[in-house]
Amino acid sequence: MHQPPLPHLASTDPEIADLVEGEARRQFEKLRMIPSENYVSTAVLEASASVLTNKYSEGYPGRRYYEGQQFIDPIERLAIQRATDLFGVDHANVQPYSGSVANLAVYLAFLSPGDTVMGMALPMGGHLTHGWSVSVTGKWFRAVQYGVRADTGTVDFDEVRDLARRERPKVIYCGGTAIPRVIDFASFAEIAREVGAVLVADVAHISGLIAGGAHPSPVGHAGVIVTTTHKTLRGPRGAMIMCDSEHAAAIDKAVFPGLQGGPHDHTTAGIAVALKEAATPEFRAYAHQVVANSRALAAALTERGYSLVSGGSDNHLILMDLTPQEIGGKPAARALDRAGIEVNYNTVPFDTRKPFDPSGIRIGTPSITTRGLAEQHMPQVAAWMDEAIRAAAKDDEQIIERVAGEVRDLLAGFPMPGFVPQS
Ligand code: DSN
Repeated sequence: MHQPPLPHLASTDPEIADLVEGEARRQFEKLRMIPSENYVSTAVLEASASVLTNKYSEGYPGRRYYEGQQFIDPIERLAIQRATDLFGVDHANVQPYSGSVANLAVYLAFLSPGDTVMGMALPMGGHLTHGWSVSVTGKWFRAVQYGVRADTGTVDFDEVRDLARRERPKVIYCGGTAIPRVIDFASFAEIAREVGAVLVADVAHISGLIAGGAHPSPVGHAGVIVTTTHKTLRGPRGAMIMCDSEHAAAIDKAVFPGLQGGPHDHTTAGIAVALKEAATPEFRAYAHQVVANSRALAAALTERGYSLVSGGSDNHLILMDLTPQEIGGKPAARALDRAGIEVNYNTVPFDTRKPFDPSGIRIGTPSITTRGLAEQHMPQVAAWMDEAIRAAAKDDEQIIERVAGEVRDLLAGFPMPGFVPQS
């Protein structure tokens, strides 16, 4: 049963209530291994689903365009204070609706259409909004893109430096969506300084690891730090922009009134709760366990003959190239899903296949670590993945069904915030 329970929803709209219950059970029964997803706490769920959704509050605490902010202002101030304390930054804007909007605010703050931005190419592990051609950031700005080396699967800083010297970007992005290794913020900062660019660290995937001390921090290197709040940080779906005080006014003006109207106050409250949770010793242990699990799973998959981009993982994410297995990422991901293991198909660097039917899958440990799985479970997870991928290659649904049952049996012993199984 969903936790908190949904009796009013069930009586007003049983169709939607059934679908929400179904999704809660699905999340309980599956090894959720999409690296950008997680389980929020029941406290975050309660804050996010509260009456705060009824309120408008355009502006910032103490400077609003609507009355009745007696409770909203302190909520947003708490979220800001907790973000600045947790990450050790001068300023935080907690209003962006999503990571993409947060990145657009960065463009609005520092660039004019046609100006040059440099970021990691999407198929190399970057993000759409770091200047990829189909995104507004690649259409309205002059984007130059760096990648990874074919032999190491990691960023080549000589290439980044040469490109920056040649193209003189105003903004350089580091970070992305499929980077399995530690990001060297200091090297990016040195290059940005040399060419006079603003360095923006998009730490959406790893902000929880940074908060928990399991990944180096970009603070002191990047003048602007963008993150979503719902990945390793384990908050509701939203985003934050953190920055040095010199950039604070430009960032705030870009978010509101530049791009957005009223902030989503229920989300702000959920973010505040998640930030409080992220400051606890339990969360620090969680962040380190995410990395330990990812390393253990990478080792177990390598032992089974799988090819991992960069040869392993230092964070929460593994990018697996299935070319040697002669199966595409999409059929593999579909088979894994049927086997109770949820990953997403993904391009790998220098992929010869199309993005909608790429060679790889992207695997992450944030959610299964929230459930309580640890290193000792990773060889079994790797064995199930191996079985499901092999079964997919020879169309053996029986094996896939058996694995799904075994996954369900294991997970029955690991509680999920947001769902209580009924006996
Ligand atoms: N959708 C996010 C991810 O899965 O990494 C990036 O926007």
